[in-house]
Amino acid sequence: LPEPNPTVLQLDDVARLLPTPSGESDKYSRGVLGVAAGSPRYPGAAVLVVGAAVRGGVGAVRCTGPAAVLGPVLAAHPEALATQAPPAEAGRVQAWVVGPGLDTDPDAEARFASVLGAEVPVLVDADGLTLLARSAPGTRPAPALLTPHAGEAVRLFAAAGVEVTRERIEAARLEHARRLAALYRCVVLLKGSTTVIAAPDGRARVNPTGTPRLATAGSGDVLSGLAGALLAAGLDALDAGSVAAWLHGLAARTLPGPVTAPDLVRALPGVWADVT
Ligand code: NPW
Ligand code: AMP
Ligand code: MG
Repeated sequence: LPEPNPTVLQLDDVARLLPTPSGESDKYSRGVLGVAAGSPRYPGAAVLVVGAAVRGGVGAVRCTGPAAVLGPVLAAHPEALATQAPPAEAGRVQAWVVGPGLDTDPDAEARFASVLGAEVPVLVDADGLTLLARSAPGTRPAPALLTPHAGEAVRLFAAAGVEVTRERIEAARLEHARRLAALYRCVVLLKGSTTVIAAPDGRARVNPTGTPRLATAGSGDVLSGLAGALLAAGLDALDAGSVAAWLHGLAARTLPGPVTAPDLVRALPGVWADVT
């Protein structure tokens, strides 16, 4: 069967999908996002994920990790609920983000496995993708959404027994996002020059708001927090990835001068207001 043409995301789609609280909403019904990110090596990644997540339309963000991560997270975002308990014991959440700055040591492996055991949608990014690529697809519970850049996509293909170079992926981004989505049976958001989001059933979206000004450390960690929040708020993985990519690109475009990841986080409320 021919695959459906990809849809170029439109402002109307994004506006319609943004979660809006109703009169009956409370902080739990708006969604709680669990975050397993950061490590003593990369505490900043967790700060960025949580920062984007608290601006992502959820009622609460629960951050798990060691004290070396929770200290900086709480200093920047006192509204986050923090716990050193393993993710499986962290309390009720509606979705998880796992991987940014997580590291790939045995502690990270344990945190990763604890999240993948959850019965809710899981977004896997960064070091989580490296850990996922240590075994073949299908050998672990399936995540809902993967957010690789082309380098991470190479490793995901290799784990599935497919040898492909970063250059080939860059030359045919949509085709490779679709192949990864089929191999891993989940939605794949392939980051880079043009971000594409593909579902295992062949549906695909192209995000028009990207800009190379996003190519800066921590930018992907911001995208993960935002997409995770939208998952926790109840969007499906294709919509959560699409809306997050749109807002992320727009945030960069609204910033004057060189973009930093914390500036992207701070720009999110303004971008949200522009869309609604
Ligand atoms: P090469 O070497 O250029 O040929 P890593 P990472 C390639 C955390 N961070 N598009 C690259 O290829 C992250 O969350 C923490 C295409 C190499 O093969 C991660 O946990 C921050 N290819 C961890 O650091 C801020 C790309 O992929 C491989 C690419 C490592 O993240 C920064 C590199 O892969 C960061 O987010 C691209 N855009 N980028 C913090 N403040 O705490 C790289 N490659 O080393 O597994 O991944 O992206 O460097
Ligand atoms: P990460 O590599 O995880 O930090 O994520 C980088 C973010 O910047 C992703 O959202 C990419 O889509 C975006 N990005 C990186 N390079 C470019 C580029 N050349 N053009 C547009 N967006 C980019
Ligand atoms: Mg990254």
